[in-house]
Amino acid sequence: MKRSHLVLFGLAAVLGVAAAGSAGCGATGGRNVFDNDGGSGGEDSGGNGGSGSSGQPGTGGSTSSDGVGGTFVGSGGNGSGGGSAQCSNDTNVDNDGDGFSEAQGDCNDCDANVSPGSIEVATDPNDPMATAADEDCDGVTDNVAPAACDDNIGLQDTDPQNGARALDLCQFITPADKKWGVLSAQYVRANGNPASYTRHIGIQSGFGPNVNVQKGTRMLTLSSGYARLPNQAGACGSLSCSEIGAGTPPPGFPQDVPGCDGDPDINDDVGLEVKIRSPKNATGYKFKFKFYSMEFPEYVCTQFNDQFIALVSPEPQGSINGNISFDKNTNPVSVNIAYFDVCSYDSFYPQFTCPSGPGEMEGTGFGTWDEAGGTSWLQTQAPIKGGDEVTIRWAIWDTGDTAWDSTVLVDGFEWVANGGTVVVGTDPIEDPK
Ligand SMILES: [Ca+2]
Ligand SMILES: [Ca+2]
Ligand SMILES: [Ca+2]
Ligand SMILES: [Ca+2]
Repeated sequence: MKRSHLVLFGLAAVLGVAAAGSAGCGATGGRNVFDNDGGSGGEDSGGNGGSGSSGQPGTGGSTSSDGVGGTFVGSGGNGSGGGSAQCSNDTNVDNDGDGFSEAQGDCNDCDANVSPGSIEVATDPNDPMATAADEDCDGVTDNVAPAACDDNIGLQDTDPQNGARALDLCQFITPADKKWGVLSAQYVRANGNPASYTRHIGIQSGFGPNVNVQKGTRMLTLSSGYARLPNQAGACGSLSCSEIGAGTPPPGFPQDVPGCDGDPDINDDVGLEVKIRSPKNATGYKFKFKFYSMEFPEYVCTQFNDQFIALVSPEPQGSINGNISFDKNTNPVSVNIAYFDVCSYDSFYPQFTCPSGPGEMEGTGFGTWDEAGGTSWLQTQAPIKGGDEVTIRWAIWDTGDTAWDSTVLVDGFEWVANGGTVVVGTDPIEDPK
């Protein structure tokens, strides 16, 4: 939905209520309402007309418009445009079905994308039709949620809620709350069983001198080795470390890559799982990640290829067994994914051209403890319905054995709100920080 629709509906609602208040239950016409809005009528829908109620025919605005803007003349009719059809004046009725009546805080009961269950959306400065709106009904327009909440989380912090915060999931709720947010967070094995805290988990404020956090000041780091940099206590110090051991993969995993040997065994598997409720006006969500592996280049396309998944339940349309992070050829995130372009050119492996060079491995252990490689910063997006509750499990594992470790950085979770259709997909970030 475009912002301009929101604003028009909002105006109609506010003025409609005001008119009803002064005129009792009599319907009032559209002209006075929309005359106030010189210029912004026009191409948008005709709003909700007058405030007909109590069975009286409304004489509100039609649903057509001339596109000129300015004076929007109500064209009568038999009340079909009147408020009673969609937005009655009964403040105890949830007319738009978003879970909130006006008495419960819905500041626009004509628009299911506006209520305390929605997320505030910043006005698009590049959209000339955009006008600031108060999507979350807290009385303030454009007060978008804090960008981040992850300052001062320690590297070895063991609280999974802080793992979610490192991912920039900042609003926590209980099931009884009617808002969006994180319902629960826990560190898990790949199959969803609880995992005790180990060095396979870390909260990093950077990954070497050339890789920055993408949102806030921290990011979640999961590793089939140790999620520690060479200069940090507890670092692995070699290409292979293991504190976890054999695991059980989720159904359908490890995902085989066509033309490469597969292996059903996983090890050193660890993940963060959150249960979240989406904002009422959400159509999707997205997050950023960056994957490294010691397997490059000698074990590319072998049975040892470690994987990272973002497993969503219930499975969204377009996922692969619930996983939403994979490339255009449906390859899972592993040393075989497209975008695996951070590496040093090695003349023994001329097929790997390493277009991004080795700089983003500097100071990470990858490329020094063993020849290695990684992906660029990538972003995955997926659809969600407003108000839905889903679990997302970000997990990584060693495939085939516990050796030649892999690490993933995950950061910058964001909702896509008022944003139209979202299709599952993963792409490089154009301009990473
Ligand atoms: Ca409502
Ligand atoms: Ca607001
Ligand atoms: Ca390992
Ligand atoms: Ca491995």
